Amino acid sequence: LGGFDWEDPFRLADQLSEDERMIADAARAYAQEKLQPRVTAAFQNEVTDPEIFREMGEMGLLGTTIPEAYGGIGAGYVAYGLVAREVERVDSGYRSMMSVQSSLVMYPIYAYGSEEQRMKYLPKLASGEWIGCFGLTEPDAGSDPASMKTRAVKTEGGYKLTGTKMWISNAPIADVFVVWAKSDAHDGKIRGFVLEKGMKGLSAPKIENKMSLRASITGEIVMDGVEVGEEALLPHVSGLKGPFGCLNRARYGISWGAMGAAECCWHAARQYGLDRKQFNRPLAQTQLFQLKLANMQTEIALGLQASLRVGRLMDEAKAAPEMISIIKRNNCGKALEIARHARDMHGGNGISLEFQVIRHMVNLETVNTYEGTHDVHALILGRAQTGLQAFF
Ligand code: TGC
Ligand code: FAD
Repeated sequence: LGGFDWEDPFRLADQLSEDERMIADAARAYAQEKLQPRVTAAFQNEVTDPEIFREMGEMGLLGTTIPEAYGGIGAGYVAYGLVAREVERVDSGYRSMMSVQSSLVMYPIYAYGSEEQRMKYLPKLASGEWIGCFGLTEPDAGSDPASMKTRAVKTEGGYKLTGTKMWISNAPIADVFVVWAKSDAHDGKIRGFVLEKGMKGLSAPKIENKMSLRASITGEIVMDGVEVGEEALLPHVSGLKGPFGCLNRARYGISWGAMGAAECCWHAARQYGLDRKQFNRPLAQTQLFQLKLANMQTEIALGLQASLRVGRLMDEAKAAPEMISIIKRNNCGKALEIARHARDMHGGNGISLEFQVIRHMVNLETVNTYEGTHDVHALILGRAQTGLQAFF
């Protein structure tokens, strides 16, 4: 029998290629050296530093799966997941910035865009020179994006877009806006458009007073008759499968990221339990404390193994969206539970930003909600096994 590493119970590291390990190590070093020292202040003051995109770009952490010809590093989905895990080990907001740019902006331009769109946008998004955002959700269309009200009306030279998007990560600082609208020229079908900062009628006001994901800026996208040319349309996709194709990738990355946040909370709780004595012994020497640590270790080990499996299937083009629903839903739900326990295990100190856990806890409330809520993914899985649609 082999030995047991409490931090890596199923020897995940041994299941990675040399390249994947190198990418994960580089992401970890960057996240710990550059992101960790500034996260508490960023969260406290609700400040997003656009420079982080440039730094991530330089490290090759934006659009990792995009081919080198367009500025990416042409890595696989397991590598992308490992990057998300390392960035979210520091903060879910930082991972959000990275995954929106990679999966929700670069991916649709790469997968659904023209060659001109790819060449124009992808290298600058990969380097972090340009920041991107993705507008699907609206004030009255969240879990049900098919009910969106944003419209693209055909004009002589292109389209005129009108509507409001809500809860959009990166929007107030974005240069590039991938937005989804029902297009009258395409039988009312949902189509993707690439808008640019500064266009007449386009604004992105910041949403204030978030108690979660405070290091990642969020805004609206207001389109008040924004006129664009034909070249703004993403030509190669039509219907909800366009935005969902992007969400599959982002949700998969989140499943890894949430485990990174959970690992941070688990390690913090363990260390706190070793350091803190009550009743003349370390808290970590009590049965209840150890039970909670064992539960955390188990859920994280299983969650990471599941994400790795789905990542391998994605790299073989064999992953189904329902597999992604299982790991997005379960890993986010378990991470939130782990963060809540870790907060409790820190006692009074657990409510201080100094000890990290409450920041992860409130962040994970968002992570559990966006990209399909915990319950919406249950309905996707319920439909897949009963054949019965329970959304309405
Ligand atoms: P439904 O009838 O199921 O499907 C409509 C069309 O879409 C296709 N489709 C998919 N294609 C690819 N991948 C998937 N996962 C797909 N799911 C559905 C489907 O085949 C169909 O195609 P076609 O050609 O037959 O028309 O659609 P529905 O309207 O019944 O949808 C229900 C539901 C609940 C599944 C869906 O609307 C849903 O997933 N809702 C959640 C919405 C969501 O996730 N929003 C995310 C917004 S972006 C975000 O949160 C970013 S946060 C990022 C960060 O900061 O990190
Ligand atoms: P609703 O859909 O109104 O859901 C409210 C509650 O009702 C939830 O508990 C849900 O599970 C439940 N519910 C809904 N439908 C059903 C049903 N049929 N049966 C049972 N229960 C149901 N969106 C983007 O497009 N781009 C982004 O970059 C982006 N970033 C975000 C960043 C943050 C910080 C946040 C908070 C959100 C972001 N979102 C983004 C939006 C996010 O995807 C939505 O908030 C999410 O999809 C849920 O939609 P909603 O908030 O309208 O909630």
